[in-house]
Amino acid sequence: MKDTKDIRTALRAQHIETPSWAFGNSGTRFKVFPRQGVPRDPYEKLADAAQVHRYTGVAPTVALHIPWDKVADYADLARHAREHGVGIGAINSNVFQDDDYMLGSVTNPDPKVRRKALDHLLECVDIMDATGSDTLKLWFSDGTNYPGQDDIRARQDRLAEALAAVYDRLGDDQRFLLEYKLFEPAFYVTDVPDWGTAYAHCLKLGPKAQVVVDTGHHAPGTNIEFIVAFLLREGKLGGFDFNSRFYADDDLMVGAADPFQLFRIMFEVVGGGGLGPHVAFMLDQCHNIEPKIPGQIRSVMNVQEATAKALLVDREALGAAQAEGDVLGANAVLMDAYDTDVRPLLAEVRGEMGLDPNPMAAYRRSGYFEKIAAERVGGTQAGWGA
Ligand code: PSV
Ligand code: MN
Repeated sequence: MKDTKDIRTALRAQHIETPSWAFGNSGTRFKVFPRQGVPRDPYEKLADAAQVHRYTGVAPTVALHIPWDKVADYADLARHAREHGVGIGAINSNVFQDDDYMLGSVTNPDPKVRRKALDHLLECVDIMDATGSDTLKLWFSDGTNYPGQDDIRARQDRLAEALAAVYDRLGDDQRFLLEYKLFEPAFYVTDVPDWGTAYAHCLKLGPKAQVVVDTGHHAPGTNIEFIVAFLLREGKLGGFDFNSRFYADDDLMVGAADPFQLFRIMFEVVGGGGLGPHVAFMLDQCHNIEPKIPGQIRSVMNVQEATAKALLVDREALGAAQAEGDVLGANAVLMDAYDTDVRPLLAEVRGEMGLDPNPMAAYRRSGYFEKIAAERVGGTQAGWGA
């Protein structure tokens, strides 16, 4: 049996960031089902996120989405987070929900709208300063629906101009992550549709601009692990928005639809030296039909399991098989690790961290859900978009 000391050390140090919006109500354009005990404000969202950390021990930061998490005093929100044992993670900008953004935000043909969008992005950096966050996440819904609707090159110029202005505003210890998405809401041209576009813009700007890989933002069949390996090699992988999908940007629990893909991604992360604080492992998910806190706990555990399997790969044996051109042997080394039941190993790791070996059961026993369901009566429940 392999000595797992180093693996356990790496698993104890893992850091998975939860998104504030996962705790609010969410749904599809057909229906949002309200749930009992859902937070009414960002303070309650952070309290719920703290539960995920409490039982998993590896989710110590929470991403905010502005203006969904707009508060009067961000330093106070950060203090509240600390009191609950968590910190503020990435600040996610939102330039996709105002009427003004119908034809785009930073790539809009109207300079007034572009200015408004840029001001929001700069405000997000102010919020980073106030909360101590070091990461800004940029996703643009910008694009066009019809050929000829706008000039593709001019939109790239406008994008580059906005990104440069944000880059210049970043402090020495801050960075932005540029997120790409194949399509939706734009259907013809999306201004940042793929990793190549995001990479090219980031490369031009410098080391404080990196690419974030949202696992749901690719065409079916895309080899995401190749993208991960490439970006890591170039020092341009800033982080992940983890989720899983069957069809498009489904935002399901990471590792639920395709645990093997998650393993393959984590295998490249481990091999490329990406398992550390310089790569942000964030969840970007919505729990439309499942309870939210357990949904997040399950997701964190799925990432842990994929990571444990990736760490278990016998790299020496793999390298030897690869060098010999032993195709089946090399594949078998990888599959041996994937086929290992890592749940006992993770239970041991949790024991070492002073946690219950079964986070889901521990949360259920805690009575937290019954408490919030009883207490959070009245007010307006938070939802995707609020
Ligand atoms: C866009 O689909 C996205 O992945 C971006 O990260 C947004 O900020 C997030 O979803 C909103 O849920
Ligand atoms: Mn995302």
